Amino acid sequence: MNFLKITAFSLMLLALSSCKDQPKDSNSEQIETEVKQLFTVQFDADSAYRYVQEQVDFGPRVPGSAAHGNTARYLEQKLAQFCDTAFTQYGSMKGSKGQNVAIKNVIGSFGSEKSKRILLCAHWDTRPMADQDATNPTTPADGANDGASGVGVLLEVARQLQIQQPDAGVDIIFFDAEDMGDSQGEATTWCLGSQYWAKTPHKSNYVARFGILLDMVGSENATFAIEGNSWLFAQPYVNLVWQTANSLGYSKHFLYNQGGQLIDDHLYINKIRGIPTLDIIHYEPSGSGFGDFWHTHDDNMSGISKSTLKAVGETVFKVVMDL
Ligand code: AHN
Ligand code: ZN
Repeated sequence: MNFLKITAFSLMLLALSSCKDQPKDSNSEQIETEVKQLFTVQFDADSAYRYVQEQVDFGPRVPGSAAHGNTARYLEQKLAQFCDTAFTQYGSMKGSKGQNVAIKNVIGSFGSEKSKRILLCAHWDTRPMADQDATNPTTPADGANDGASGVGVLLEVARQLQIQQPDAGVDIIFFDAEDMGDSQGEATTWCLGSQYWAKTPHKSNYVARFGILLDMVGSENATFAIEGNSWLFAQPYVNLVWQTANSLGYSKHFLYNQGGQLIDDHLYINKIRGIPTLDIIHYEPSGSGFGDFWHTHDDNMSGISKSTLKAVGETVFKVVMDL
């Protein structure tokens, strides 16, 4: 044990003493690789849970509401605290009834100048009505899982990235207005914030090696089947993420079942920006769709599991650190 520690430490010293600007020989590259493996997969599920709770405490984040505006400020402030840079991208899109929808996409970046990049994203808005609810389908749910869970996981990932400093550049985007879609209407009535960003990225000609979208990643015993558009556009990265999850012991969540082919924020990143992006999204292995909580008032904090947040957060964090 001690010998291992000493070896690790000398490797680190060796790597530190090699000047960054000098051309690398294969030996120093090998050392760098070995040193890189030494990071510890850290993810504090209590912290992630708290970030979910803090969003829910604002009230449903329905676009245009006071809770929505307050949450936008909170998210920008959290990303500013953890990332190298953070800002809110403002835009406008047409909603399903032809109305103007103000868009606030909140974006934080690590290592903005680096060319090797990964994009991590989740939507932060709440659907205006819990229209799958049997008793009260007109008011919004808390959106603890649908919205807040993915954002909570990524805020904790951001906090850990600040501590452990990834080799790759990282962009974290919280998309607005994903969930105002018309189930009977056009596909483009969903995912307004990501469509806006895909057409108007925060940096012109923005590219990343690949992207990961988190959506509804908080349920107890959540299952993530392989979503159809992720397989179509980002197959090698689906394999990478699912293998990483398995290596960490999370195969009960990351199933090799086929999921549905879904309209979600990653679709427009794939189609419009051409960045291969996959969706880690709750989907029942029976093929019945999302969980029973979906778009009902059962989507509240009582359905949020720290252990699921941890499984997803550790997986995403390791994928980023291994890049
Ligand atoms: C549709 O229902 C068309 N897509 C699922 C995307 C979604 C809604 N994710 C969360 N809420
Ligand atoms: Zn939804």
